[in-house]
Amino acid sequence: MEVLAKISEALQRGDEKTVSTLTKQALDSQVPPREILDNGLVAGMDVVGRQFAEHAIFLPEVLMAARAMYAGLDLVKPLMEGEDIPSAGKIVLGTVQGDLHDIGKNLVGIMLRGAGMEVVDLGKDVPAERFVETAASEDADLIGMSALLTTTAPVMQEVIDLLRERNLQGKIRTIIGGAPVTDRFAEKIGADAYAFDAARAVEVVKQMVSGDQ
Ligand code: B1M
Repeated sequence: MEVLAKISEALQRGDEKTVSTLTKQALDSQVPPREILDNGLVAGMDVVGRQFAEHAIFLPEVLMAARAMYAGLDLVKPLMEGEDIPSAGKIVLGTVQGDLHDIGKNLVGIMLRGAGMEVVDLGKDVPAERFVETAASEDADLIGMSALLTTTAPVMQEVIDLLRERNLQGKIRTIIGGAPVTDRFAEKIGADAYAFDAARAVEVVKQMVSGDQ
């Protein structure tokens, strides 16, 4: 089996050590870093994303795969710094103010990075102003907000109101998610999109950035 398929398989198993060894082996054999990224690491993460969406695997497996992905990424990324890597788009991501739950948000960030998005992760407990200021200064396509508490979900509305006040609505679009958030809530507060889970977030963001949604 060729080394890229082996990298993809090891990543799907969450085998961090083997991903690292095989990535080094591929680099030593002059496989271009970009090819290792696209056809080994990202290909493996795509499978993991699909399996997670279908409930064939669960959070611990996804987190292990993510760690394995970083083991490979850490090796190829420095070699790609001079390369002109086309970004699939830029998103400013965070958990809203008052909310300290960040596991789901981190998962969304990992999967988006795996799909080639540039992710500016503001962490948790992020005030509305910071989302909007950062998205404007970073010239981001999207703001992604996560909330796990019914008491913090309304902060998402503040972000959307601020975008409207600053004439940025439409230019910077919004996607929201988290346990208390629904499609209906997204519609009510004027968010551009909602995603039930991380795999769906990747699909929706890809469609939004490519102009299909
Ligand atoms: Co808290 N907590 N917690 N908690 N906690 C919940 C959310 C709760 C439902 C538990 C319960 O009562 N059954 C409840 C909320 C009730 C409510 O508001 N309706 C709750 C509570 C009450 C609290 C405290 C108030 C408890 C207290 O102190 N009395 C407190 C609040 C602290 C605060 O935030 N200010 C608190 C604290 C904590 C911990 C710190 C201990 C810890 C968080 C650790 C951390 O995140 N670093 C914690 C945890 C772990 C949970 C539960 C058990 C698990 C959450 C989780 O990580 N799930 C949770 C119960 C539950 O959900 N079953 C609970 C796994 C994660 C992968 O899923 O985050 O849903 P999730 O993300 C999913 C999707 O929602 C979606 O994709 C993700 C992956 O598929 N998604 C997005 C998420 N963000 C998205 C963004 C997108 C798109 C999709 O686009 C941008």
